[in-house]
This record gives sequence, structure tokens and C-alpha cells, in this order.
Amino acid sequence: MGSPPRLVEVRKNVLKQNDVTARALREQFHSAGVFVVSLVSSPGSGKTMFLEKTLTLLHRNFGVAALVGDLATENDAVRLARSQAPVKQITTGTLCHLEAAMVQRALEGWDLNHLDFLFIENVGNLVCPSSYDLGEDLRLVLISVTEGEDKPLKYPTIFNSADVAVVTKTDLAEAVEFDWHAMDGNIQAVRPGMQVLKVSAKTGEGLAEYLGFLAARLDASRAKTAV
Ligand SMILES: Nc1nc2c(ncn2[C@@H]2O[C@H](COP(=O)(O)OP(=O)(O)OP(=O)(O)O)[C@@H](O)[C@H]2O)c(=O)[nH]1
Ligand SMILES: [Mg+2]
Repeated sequence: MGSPPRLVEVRKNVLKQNDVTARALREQFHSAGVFVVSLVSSPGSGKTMFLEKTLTLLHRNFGVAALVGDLATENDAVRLARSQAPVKQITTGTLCHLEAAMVQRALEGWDLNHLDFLFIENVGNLVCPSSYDLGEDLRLVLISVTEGEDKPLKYPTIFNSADVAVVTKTDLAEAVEFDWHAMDGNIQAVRPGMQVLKVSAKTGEGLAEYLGFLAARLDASRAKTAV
């Protein structure tokens, strides 16, 4: 009885410091004219495969680069680098999310002025990344058809911290008897009005629409900055 809630205090301070760093990053990104997209999801939802396809397709017409977070290994950076885009792995050791300071450190020495898009793949986790602003313009939450339609209801925080939901691995939907109606309903229940994209990185289904969406967001962001 009576001992102060120290853990809560420390957590609040960490989050506050993260917000300060994220704000500085966002200003840096905007002055360089780079549009930053982060990807969050549970492990294995298809972030890296989706991002490798994205980088490969965008690389033809845009300056693109990526950071990718995992507790350990350079595996995802090696996969993403096949796109020919500059890529850096961030290993977090024991942390289940990226923090703004890690992004800031990873970008040291990079000239952002040559970039149109910077992508940040977060550590695979449906809980931890929710509270950490990385200075991104757009946060995508991925959910694969094999994970079950109830995930938005069980993990509402991540859907509330994201801007757009991306349902991945649509090529497997029929095999797992995926219920699109239930998924749409569950996303809208936790986040009314949320935009939902549907993609298969394997077959390419939905990628053209997604790339058009990104290009439009880049244009809108630059038009806003120019005003
Ligand atoms: N059928 C199918 N498989 C996919 C698709 N996208 C990814 N996969 C497979 O799903 C598995 C996980 O994909 P990753 O891209 O590594 O997933 P991730 O979200 O980056 O995983 P972590 O970084 O570990 O969180 C791999 O075996 C991929 O080949 C897809 O669109 N269709
Ligand atoms: Mg990955």
C-alpha cells in the first residue's frame, strides 16, 4: 500500500520522449518531401513480401527506401534489398516494437531529399507498436485472411492507431473459407469508416489499386506542404 506507481511513470516518460522524437522526424520528413508509410501486423501476415513487391514496382518511377524492424536477424532486409532499393535492418533485441529514436539512428547518413517514399516495416506484433509514433504519414495495419476474421475485435488498439487496413494473402481466401463480410463488419465495428484494401503479394491482385492510392497520398501531402 502507498508505494508510488513507478512503472507507469517510466512508461509515460518513454512515450513522451518518443512523441518528441517522432515530431522532429515528421518535420524532417516533410521538409525533405518524403512520404513515410509504416506497416504493422502480427508476425507472418505478409509485411515483407508485400513491401518487397511495393518497392520493386515503385522503384521504376519513384525514389524509395525501407527500414525493417525485427528482434533478430537481417533476413527481412536481405529479402527487401532484392528490390534494389536502399534498405536497413533495425534489430531490437528484446523489444516488440520500433521506437522513433531507432528510426532516427537508422537514418543517420541517409539523404532523404532523393526519396519520394520511405517505408518502415515494424516488428511483427499486434499490440506493442500501437503506442509508438514513428513520425510516419500513413500507418497500414495488415491482416492476412489466414488469421481469422475476429482479429480487429480482439486487437482494436492497433486498428485505431492505423489509418488504413490491408487484408493480405487474398489468394488463400477460398482455401480457408474466409468470410469477407465478417471481416469488413469487424473492421468497421472497431473503426467506423476505415478504408480497407485487399491484396495478394503472391498473385499481384489489388497491387495496382494500392500503388495508385500511395501516389495520390504523396501528391496530396506535397500539395499540402506547398500551401
Ligand atoms: N499465399 C500467399 N502467401 C504469402 C503472401 N504474402 C506472404 N506470404 C507468405 O507468408 C509468409 C510470411 O510472409 P512475410 O512477408 O515474411 O511476413 P511478415 O509479416 O513480414 O513476417 P514478420 O516480419 O516475421 O512479422 C511467407 O511464407 C510468405 O511467403 C501472399 O500474398 N500469398
Ligand atoms: Mg517481415
